[in-house]
Amino acid sequence: MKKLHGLDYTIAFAGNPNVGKTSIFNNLTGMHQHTGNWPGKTVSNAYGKCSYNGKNFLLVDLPGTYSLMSNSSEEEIARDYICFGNPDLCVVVVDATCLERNLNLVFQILEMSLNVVICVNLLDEAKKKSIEINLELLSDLLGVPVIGTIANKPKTLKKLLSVISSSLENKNNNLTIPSKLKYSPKVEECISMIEESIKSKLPDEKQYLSRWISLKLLDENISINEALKSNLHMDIDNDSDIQEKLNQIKSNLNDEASSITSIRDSIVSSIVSEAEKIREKTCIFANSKYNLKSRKIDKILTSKKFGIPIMIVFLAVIFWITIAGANYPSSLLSNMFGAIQDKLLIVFYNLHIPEFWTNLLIYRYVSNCNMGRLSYASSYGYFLSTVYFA
Ligand SMILES: Nc1nc2c(ncn2[C@@H]2O[C@H](COP(=O)(O)OP(=O)(O)OP(=O)(O)O)[C@@H](O)[C@H]2O)c(=O)[nH]1
Ligand SMILES: [Mg+2]
Repeated sequence: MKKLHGLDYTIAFAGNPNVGKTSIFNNLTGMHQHTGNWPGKTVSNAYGKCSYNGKNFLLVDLPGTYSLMSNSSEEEIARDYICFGNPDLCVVVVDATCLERNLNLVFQILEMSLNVVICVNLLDEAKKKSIEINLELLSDLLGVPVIGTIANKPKTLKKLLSVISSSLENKNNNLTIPSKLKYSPKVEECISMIEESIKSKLPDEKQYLSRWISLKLLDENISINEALKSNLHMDIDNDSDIQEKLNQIKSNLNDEASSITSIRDSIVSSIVSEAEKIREKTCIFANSKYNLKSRKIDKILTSKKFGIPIMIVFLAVIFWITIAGANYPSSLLSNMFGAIQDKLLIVFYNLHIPEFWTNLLIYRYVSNCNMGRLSYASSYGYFLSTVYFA
């Protein structure tokens, strides 16, 4: 869609699956995109318009993703839009009931966007679970505006629009600077070895992506090469300068008895520990016992010792239910319909319903156990049981 009179701004809505992106998008645009209480409802970008304070916004509802590593087509769609779709601002919608898990994506988007607003949605659910989030502190720690919302409360969405609007003004004045996650000294050293070469190959308006691209190359995320080639005409595979630097990094790592895998692990553990730190600082569990039970269960179910045996037992139970267990309710229903068929037959005879209709509506069969006795299954019962057991 074209920008109107230079007044329109494009706002991308990114976030984990099932955090309420589409619900917010629908309420802001008046559209009716599908929402659903299961992850992965939205699988492609949806576009809609809304206005606030004389500004026209084009809103883009992105598919929900847990990361932007391009492990799936949704991740690729979201990553390409955020990096190369040139949105003026990216709203990252996070779930207030599990902030820590959502921060992984937040850190990635802070690395690949200049203008970000964090929208902490599902505040009503968090309240029910006695979770309070210090939004101001979260904003200070992340270096971007943070606003709390409940998707079906227009008042909170108005505040979101107001924050978006002032953030866009700040962007024009270069006032917001998203915090960049600090990795281990080794990773930072590797980034600094390659970042300048990447920056020099990027167009001016995309130079801010250099750190993120460096990380992806260190992570050996090769799909980024294809994306850079098709979107920015930057051919990393055939760039001798960048390839040389990458080889140098790899050989240095081998000399030091570390490897690309250890760099990758180090990147992940920095993200996890930073997310944990931020959650500890900003989330208050008013009811400290809340979640205790499910955390204990989680610990057992995901432990190395019990996790796999419990999974095998569960699979065995499901297998048994599918093969043998289902016979019990089946025979119960079969007996029930059997009882109905006899009664129906008596009713039909008593009402003197012509044989034609009786034959048409009641399925006749000869009972094997009672030779000579004619038994009838009501077509209704027969029909129901056929549908049920099919
Ligand atoms: N209680 C409550 N429910 C919400 C809120 N926001 C969204 N929901 C519900 O959460 C579910 C998921 O909402 P969606 O808008 O489909 O989530 P999404 O982020 O677009 O999900 P994907 O498309 O899978 O990425 C729906 O059942 C919504 O009604 C909220 O603020 N409070
Ligand atoms: Mg959606």
